[in-house]
Amino acid sequence: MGMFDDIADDGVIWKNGEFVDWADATTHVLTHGLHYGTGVFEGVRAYDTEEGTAIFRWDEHLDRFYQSGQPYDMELGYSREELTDATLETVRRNDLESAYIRPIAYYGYGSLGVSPGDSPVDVVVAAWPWGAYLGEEALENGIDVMVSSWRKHASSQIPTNAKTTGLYVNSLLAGEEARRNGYAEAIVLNKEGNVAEGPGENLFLVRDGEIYTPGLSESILDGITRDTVITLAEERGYKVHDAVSISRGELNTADELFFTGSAAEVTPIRKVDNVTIGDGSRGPVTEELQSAFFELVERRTDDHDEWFTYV
Ligand code: PPE
Repeated sequence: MGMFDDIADDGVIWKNGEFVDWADATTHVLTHGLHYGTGVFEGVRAYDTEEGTAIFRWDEHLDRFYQSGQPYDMELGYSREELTDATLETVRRNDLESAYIRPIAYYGYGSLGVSPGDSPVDVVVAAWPWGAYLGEEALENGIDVMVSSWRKHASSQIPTNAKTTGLYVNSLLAGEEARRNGYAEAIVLNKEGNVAEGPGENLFLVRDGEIYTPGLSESILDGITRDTVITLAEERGYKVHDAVSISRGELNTADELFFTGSAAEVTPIRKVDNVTIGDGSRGPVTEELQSAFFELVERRTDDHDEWFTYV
């Protein structure tokens, strides 16, 4: 089990309106979502802030959770208030000071065949402690990445702006290919061969003091951390180009590159395909935005009160 060791013995998980013991939060092997990848999920962090445990940008994660279900005609069947209460209570009941929160909804047990037919929609909220996604050291020194040989699906194949469980087989292919080759993570190009994102991260590029990130039409997830970092950068006077295409070649000539994500937070990239980016360490703009990010989420400033939901 590994990552769940701390919580598996006495943790609880919210499932379809009630709390169940960690070990009892199971599902049938003929669950529709298991066979066809028909689930939608979120990844959210709660931080141990100066003012207590607070969920970061819960409203936006909840918006995206509902929206992800839309292409699949998936009605979650719980109101915003119910899911918010369920989530706050999940963090409380598990005594978590900081947490990674995983809401998931999927077509459950009831029928097979691609059409969900009679399958119910199961809705679950789990939470557990999860440290730095790519390791503590990565936050400081950056990571080596590989441009994957796998391409991201075009949005005309699968909506990439919906956070669908099935999409992540592509992420697994790209990420594991990178790790087999000794890299920490992948960068995935879109069908046109331009830069899309990481397997579980959005990507930013810094060049000549300006900031670039692939636009929403580049087969990316509309990342909430991406939006946070754009906001923080603009507040600090940076020009941010967030509706652009970034060609593969621009990766190698960037001054700085970094990943963002709820799990990955702000992670610098020091090499792409063994070509050094900038001076091969966390660059100054990355460092400034990363510090601003952690100051914000740990509430060492009182900026953006509206982004915090206290547990
Ligand atoms: N792109 C993808 C493909 C992605 O999965 C994520 C989040 C992002 C961009 C960044 O989005 P946001 O978290 O809203 O800033 N990936 C989640 C899952 C990671 C996992 O390994 O599972 C996450 O960060 O929670």
